[in-house]
Amino acid sequence: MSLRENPQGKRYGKTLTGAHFIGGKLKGENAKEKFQSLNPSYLKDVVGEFPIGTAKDVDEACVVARDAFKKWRMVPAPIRGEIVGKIGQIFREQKEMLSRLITREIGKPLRESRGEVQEAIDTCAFFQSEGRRLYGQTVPSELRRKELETYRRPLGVCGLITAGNFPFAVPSWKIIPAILCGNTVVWKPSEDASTVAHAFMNVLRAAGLPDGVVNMVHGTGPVTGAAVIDAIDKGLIQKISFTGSSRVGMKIGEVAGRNLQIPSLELGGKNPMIVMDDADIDAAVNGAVWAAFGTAGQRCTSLGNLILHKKIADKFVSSFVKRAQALVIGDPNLDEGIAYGPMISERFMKGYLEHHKLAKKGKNTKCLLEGRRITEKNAPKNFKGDAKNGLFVTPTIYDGVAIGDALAQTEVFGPTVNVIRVADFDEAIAAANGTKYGLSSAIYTNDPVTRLRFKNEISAGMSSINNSTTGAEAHLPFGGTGWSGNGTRESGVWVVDSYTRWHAVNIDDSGGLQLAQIETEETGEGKAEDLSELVPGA
Ligand code: UN1
Repeated sequence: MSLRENPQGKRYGKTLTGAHFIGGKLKGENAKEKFQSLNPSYLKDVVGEFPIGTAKDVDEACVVARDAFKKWRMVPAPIRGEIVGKIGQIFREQKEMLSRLITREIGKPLRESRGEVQEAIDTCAFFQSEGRRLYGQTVPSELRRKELETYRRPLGVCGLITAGNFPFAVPSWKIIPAILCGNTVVWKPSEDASTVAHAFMNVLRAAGLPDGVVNMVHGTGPVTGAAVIDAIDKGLIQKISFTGSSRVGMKIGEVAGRNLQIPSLELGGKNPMIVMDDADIDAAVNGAVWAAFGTAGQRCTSLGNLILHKKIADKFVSSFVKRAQALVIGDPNLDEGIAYGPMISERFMKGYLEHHKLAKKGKNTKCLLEGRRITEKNAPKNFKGDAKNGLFVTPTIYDGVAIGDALAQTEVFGPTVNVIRVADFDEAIAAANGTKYGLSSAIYTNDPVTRLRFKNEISAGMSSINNSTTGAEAHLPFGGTGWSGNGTRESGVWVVDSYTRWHAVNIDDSGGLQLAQIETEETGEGKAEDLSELVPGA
């Protein structure tokens, strides 16, 4: 690993020459196939350069992780928790540097990057103490001189594949509980955030995590990600956890399924927000602006379908459009006050620009704001970035969308939202449940009955009432239904089930052989008076 001068992006920092990290050693620095991670606010700034991991690299990392597992699983859980605590402490010490690096590499506003590092710190705080719980149970036996117990056992080598939009928090959701539970890891971070991944790994090293417990192989999805998935078939991986598209998630589900493994899949979303006629409209507009355009709409939890009660729809839309037009877009490295920064990569930007094609299929679709790439010529007045060298886009709002339209059904990463107008709550909830996805959801209402109905009838892994579609916390279960996931959850106590298996143990101290069901004592029969005359006719 070395840091090089970066004349093109001097004001942002040096360029990292990165490498894989396998068994405590940097590998692949001189690999032939390399890729660059660019600053999306200023593409001439090369943040890092990394080898593209091959199947050979991935397999080697798995074998190292398999060997490390033998020792790591025997380290007492409270001691593993201490190391997790140290990781959290170093995250805290380095919070500002890490946040600025996230902002440089993926273009998130600094306050959001700080929030993201905080989410990783919170995750460590939670799992440090989980190392002192990780409870099993004592269970009564039906036989007299027998004891029953349960233990959580680690699974083995975990293959973790993470996305670029939350390059720090989401890896922590996987890596921290995986190692706390006694597993070892092969991590393939997003190629859009490899320098952030390097910095994450650097902290694990500084905290004294033994070599081989977490191994990292850089690369692209089609080459390196695919090699991690293939490692399941090769018997090198016992658990896979993936955050990314539903399409890739389904493929992973098939491979894991034929190997009788339960993968953890955190996939796409087309998250709905309902605004009822009794809602506080200002609060709802605020929530919708953040949910739709915050992080340039590149969260799994971003708002996709905005479902408005027809009585308030006109008023809402006019205020929402004004707010969207006034958003300050720009380079988050140079200005802390911007609302959102660039698209994370060319790939995301292309998908965003192409999504307008979907609108043509809608019968009554009206484009209120047509999001475009910001150029030197068309830049909005309050734009604060380098249009020529950055991946900036303006927001999109479509009105008159029906839930069956392609626009409403297709996940798009980017600052775009569809307005769907409805007559009552029944129509609203049908629209909210009308996609194949079910990650997050929200409603604005002050009516307790509507609130109750929403809680009971919405089909989603997460729901907000009078708040935006975002808002996961480190100790709440995160995950979705339908195309948003396979029912596994990240974070809090729930994720422990994804990184352990239950082991039931029975101990016989009778000196003989006691047989459950067969030698279980009979309970015998009793006698009782007939009391029916106390209430004749009953
Ligand atoms: C994601 O987009 O993958 O609730 C994670 C939120 C964040 C986490 C999002 N705390 O939006």
